[in-house]
Amino acid sequence: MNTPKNNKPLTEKQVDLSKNIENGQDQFLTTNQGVKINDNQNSLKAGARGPSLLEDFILREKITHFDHERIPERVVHARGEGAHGYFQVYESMEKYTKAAFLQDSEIKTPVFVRFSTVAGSRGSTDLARDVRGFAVKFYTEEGIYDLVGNNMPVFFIQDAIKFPDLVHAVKPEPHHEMPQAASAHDTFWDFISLMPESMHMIMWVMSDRAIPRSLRMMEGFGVHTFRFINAAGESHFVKFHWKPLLGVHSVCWDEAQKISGKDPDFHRRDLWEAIDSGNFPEWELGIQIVSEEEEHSFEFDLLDPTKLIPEELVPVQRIGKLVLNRNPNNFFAETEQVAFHPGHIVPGIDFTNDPLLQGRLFSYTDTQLSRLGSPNFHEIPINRSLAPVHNNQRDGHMRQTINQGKISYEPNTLGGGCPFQSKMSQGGFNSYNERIEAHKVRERSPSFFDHFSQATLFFNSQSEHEQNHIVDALSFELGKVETEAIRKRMLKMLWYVDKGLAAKIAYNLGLSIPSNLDSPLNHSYPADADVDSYQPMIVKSTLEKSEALSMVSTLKNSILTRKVAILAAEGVDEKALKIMKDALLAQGAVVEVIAPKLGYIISENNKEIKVDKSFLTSASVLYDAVYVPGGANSVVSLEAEADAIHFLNEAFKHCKAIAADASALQVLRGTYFGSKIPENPHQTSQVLEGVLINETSEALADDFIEAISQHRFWQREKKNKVPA
Ligand code: HDD
Repeated sequence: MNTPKNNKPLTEKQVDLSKNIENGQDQFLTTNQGVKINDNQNSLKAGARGPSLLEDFILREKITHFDHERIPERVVHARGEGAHGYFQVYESMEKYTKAAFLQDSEIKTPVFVRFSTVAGSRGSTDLARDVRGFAVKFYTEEGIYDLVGNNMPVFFIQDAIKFPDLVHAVKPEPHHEMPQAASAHDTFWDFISLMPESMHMIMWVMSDRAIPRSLRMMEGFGVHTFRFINAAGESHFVKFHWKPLLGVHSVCWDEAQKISGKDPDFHRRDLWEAIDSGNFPEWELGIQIVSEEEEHSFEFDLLDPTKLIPEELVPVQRIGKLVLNRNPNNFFAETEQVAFHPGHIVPGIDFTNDPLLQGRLFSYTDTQLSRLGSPNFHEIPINRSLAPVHNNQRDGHMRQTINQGKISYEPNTLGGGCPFQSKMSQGGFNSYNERIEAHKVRERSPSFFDHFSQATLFFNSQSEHEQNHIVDALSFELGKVETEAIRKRMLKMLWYVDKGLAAKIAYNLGLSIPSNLDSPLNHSYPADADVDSYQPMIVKSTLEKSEALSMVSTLKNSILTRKVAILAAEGVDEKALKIMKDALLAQGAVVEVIAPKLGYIISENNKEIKVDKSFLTSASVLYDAVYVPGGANSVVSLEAEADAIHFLNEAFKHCKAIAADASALQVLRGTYFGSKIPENPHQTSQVLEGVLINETSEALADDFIEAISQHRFWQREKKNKVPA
């Protein structure tokens, strides 16, 4: 793998918000007009018990500003969190693109990244089953480039004209504004059951990809096919990928729902804490390149955003690294006011005619006008280009720039013709000279008519537990649907994806598969036609499986930033605890001691051990693994502590690594899985899948670390179900 030539910290080009930073340090309190305030506790009154006076400009200014503190939340992707960092290319991409930030491995291009869920409001839970937005703003020397992607490589719809319908359907139902941040309701599935083109995306959203363990452990995708343009003006098609260096990991649905209650900010907190502690999240930028000549050589259309290019057909080349190394100073100023737009591109990158992308090119500026309130949103510090901005645009709400002189038009002679247009050789943007000869029509290309082959490919590429989770997710979601006709229509759609899948869901819903499904005709789905007689065009993907679509073969070689709980009480074996804690910390894990109450516990050998969380303020779902050290009194206390037993039961249910000293075995015996542990497990280490016991923590540590790096032991899920 190539590595950047230089790892100098970003200095001179760091996104410069410093001029706008205000922290009030060593300053007097003032009004917005700069007048010093001598009493911020009392309003001006006619007598101490009298009415407040209208003349109190300090009160009025403060309340007026407060009344207007909120701006409209994003219509989609309202819930999000951001971070600063940089991108550095490994080697010049000049063969494919002339984009300056992809030429020089010495250059660190500043970025701001915002992750988001799609459906929920700004205050909704992070762990909703949903797509995650992955939007990257590159502050390049040639201007702003935004790669506004998701953590799934395809989308629900093929044409932007369906986007408002999709969003209306998934948002809380308008009559009672329920459910929040959830697709498990009638209007969403009503719409989906009428949109066969969504079936590939549905497979992704019903998979565990929709409930990531961490934003740092998910992939990102540009989704659309874009173009790279090189200095000779040649075009290549390109698909963008972000590959996380910590691997791709998810939680399970039961866990996600519980996290939503225990810590709705789980992903936001995780991102913040990782950056704060110096564990900077990293991704590699991957590209799939397709030449102009190969455009029509696939079984699908490159312009169809419901299709991906399997990595077996076009390998992903990793061309650079994204590092997030700085938390924002102010959520509103940066994360809330940042304005992304797929139309913010730089020379060397261009669009294709993907009809979803084309619609997006209109939508994003339009939405900023109502969300940020002015065509001057590009002047908000977080949105400012580092490349200088010179044009004849003037005025508008909240204009920040003070343009000098009388010339605000072009051509002009009075201003010496400035600012000038730049030729291509001077860095001027030139759209790709694509030849188009067509009739003006409202039509879907027949090359977009296959809606099932890649849905099937995705399902077939999943491991057994991943398939089980898709069955569970669909059974959950459709189980929440109240209209039986919608459930039945969905069974029909799922039947075309995979008959076994549909049969399992039909069983869980207490329904049977609709009849007459097996004789498909060759035509597209007519959205306005009779739904019941719909017969899709069935195309079989020549590729039966694609390894990259499953999370099973992802990186499992590190426990960096994994959270491990140590359950302890008074009388704990301090040596054992310390040995395990040190071993985990040495591998970069985050370790917390959890005890019946906060403060300190006194160990067997009379040492004070700081308690990080009590059973009341923590929960098993917030950790990746759990360890129980010995110590006679601690073991007796934990055995009698229902919350400790529940903690272990849940960790077991969610297939996490569990380790215990042999002298703490009786705590594990008190759990639902305790009876499955062999009679005399001493010296054996792994006693059940992912459950480790050994005489000393020293003997346990390596195996435990290896087990945590495996992420989860899904194989025990169906076999050893526990009622936690
Ligand atoms: Fe979009 C926000 C990603 C289709 C209209 N979109 C938004 C964000 C992301 C995406 C990550 C949040 C950016 C941020 O953090 O501020 N959107 C996508 C992807 C799509 C997609 C990957 C399909 C491939 N979007 C899409 C369509 C339309 C929109 C088809 C409209 C025709 N999207 C918007 C929007 C938003 C937005 C309404 C809401 C807030 C904003 O733009 O700034 O304009």
